[in-house]
Amino acid sequence: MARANDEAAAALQEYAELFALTGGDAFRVRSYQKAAKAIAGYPDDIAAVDVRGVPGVGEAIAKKMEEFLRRGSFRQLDDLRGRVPEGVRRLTRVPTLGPKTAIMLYEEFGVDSPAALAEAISGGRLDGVKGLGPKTLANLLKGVEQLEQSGLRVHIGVAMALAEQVMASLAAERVAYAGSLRRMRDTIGDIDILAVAPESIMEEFRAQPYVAEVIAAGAKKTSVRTTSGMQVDLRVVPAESWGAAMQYFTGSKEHNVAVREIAVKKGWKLSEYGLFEGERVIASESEEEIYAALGMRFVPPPMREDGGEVKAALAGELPVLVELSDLRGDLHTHTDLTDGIASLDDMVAAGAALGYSYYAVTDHAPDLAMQRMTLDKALEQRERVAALQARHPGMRLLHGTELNIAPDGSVDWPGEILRGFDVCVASVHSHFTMGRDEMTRRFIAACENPYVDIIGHPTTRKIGKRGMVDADWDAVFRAAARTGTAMEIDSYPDRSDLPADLVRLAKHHGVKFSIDSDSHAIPHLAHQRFGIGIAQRAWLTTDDVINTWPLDRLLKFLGR
Ligand code: DGT
Ligand code: CA
Ligand code: CA
Ligand code: ZN
Repeated sequence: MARANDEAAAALQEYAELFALTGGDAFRVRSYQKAAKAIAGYPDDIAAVDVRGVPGVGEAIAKKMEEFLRRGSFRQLDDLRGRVPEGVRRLTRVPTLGPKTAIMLYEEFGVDSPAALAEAISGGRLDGVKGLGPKTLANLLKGVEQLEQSGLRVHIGVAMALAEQVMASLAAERVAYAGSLRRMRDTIGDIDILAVAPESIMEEFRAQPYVAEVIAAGAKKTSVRTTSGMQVDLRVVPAESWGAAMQYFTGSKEHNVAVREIAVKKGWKLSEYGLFEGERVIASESEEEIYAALGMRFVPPPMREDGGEVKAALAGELPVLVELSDLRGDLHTHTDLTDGIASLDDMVAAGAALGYSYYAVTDHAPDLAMQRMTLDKALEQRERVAALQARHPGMRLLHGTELNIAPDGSVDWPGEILRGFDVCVASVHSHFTMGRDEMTRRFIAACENPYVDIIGHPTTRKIGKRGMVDADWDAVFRAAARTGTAMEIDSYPDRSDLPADLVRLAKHHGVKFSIDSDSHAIPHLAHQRFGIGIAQRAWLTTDDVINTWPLDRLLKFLGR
């Protein structure tokens, strides 16, 4: 994928935020944000083509992007970075705190960081300030706590892109990422890279343009902070202990403790260098050999959380996990008819290029007012989908929609209209703070709608931005199982929704799942790898995932 696009888009997005913070015109802020989205989703590498070809990029933005491609920043961005303290920028990361309030708090009350905000609220210094009622202040305080809890962890999409960039920048005989990233956790604290390489690799690593600060430099391990703020640890390991090192540094710590105990019981020792009996090496070159020598099945990294996998591996009873290549389709995607940035034809062609047997177009429904959707537009799109079908004989096109679940659990359209769609995803897009009982009833009512097939991004969280809604998930999942409604695993990495622990709970209740990209642009189709990671962490097999099923079985599930 074109990495220059992501970096340029991130810079433009940052500029939009700073521009908003300094009181910039809201219309221009939106146009920067829109252009940033379009650049990130543009299929061609903007370093190789004229950026003016990207929708929404006019002359002024093109100039900024060209300067960015030349030197990694642009003048206006440098200016604003100099004017807004770092802490004030972090203020806007506090959930529910917008740029206008952030700059007001800084200018009038000297609040220059989330911690300073928490202090000001607790100390009563913001009591009675216009626009900041007691409920708003309580929410802000909760937001600061949320921000601190998530700490500096980033979602897996950001970490994976950085890890791939680092690996591509190093000349090594062998290189791989380990740690939480290999276990496919939805948030990542730091990136752990292992390499078989000459010692000089450390110097090369420190000199990379993405390195902002060297935290520790040694012959075996170097830690750096990158320009994005993330820490990356690079370890050079001997070729003959590659497997042992991968096993050790993939973790989790809890899994490793349990595995080491098995070694100890046999009178052996397991370290990052190998499995030993005294001085004799029993296994070290590959993880497979190590697990086999311990009498265990190979444990896929996403399962290594000490959640019963050690016992199951010893008994030879690990499930056969669902894999990316098992996916036969995508059941939640958007086009430029609503908030996607690619056309119907282009999205469908990209889906076909992935070798899918079916592909659902699920643009937003009218109750999400800003999307300006209408029934006429949906029906017109249905005709275009039907016409497009002839061009893709190997892939069944499904015309669907992403409905909005209202506070009472109802959705945008009555049954006689819903019946006309091949598939209905229904999601919560508003009223996130309803109480637990009401929210639970809301989801159950949506599940009970006979035309709702899939509950989209069920918790509605956005990692680092918005927490999960509060619901009695046991009750929701029981209703989903009873009504044959699938729960979505939304693969978009800042959503990662459902998260793995809730997937496991839902599976326990007999729920089926749909792993969907929720794509708004062509490159997003590839996010399915992250949804698969979640499914694997929850021990799912193909039987649990409706979009691994052959078309017939899927259509039967959809029941149209
Ligand atoms: P993260 O970075 O917070 O997302 O989570 P991890 O799991 O990547 O944790 P990290 O980076 O501290 O260490 C990577 C793996 O390496 C960890 O899962 C287990 C192993 N490991 C690292 N340092 C130690 C250590 O001092 N003792 C033990 N037992 N294991 C370690
Ligand atoms: Ca790590
Ligand atoms: Ca680490
Ligand atoms: Zn949605």
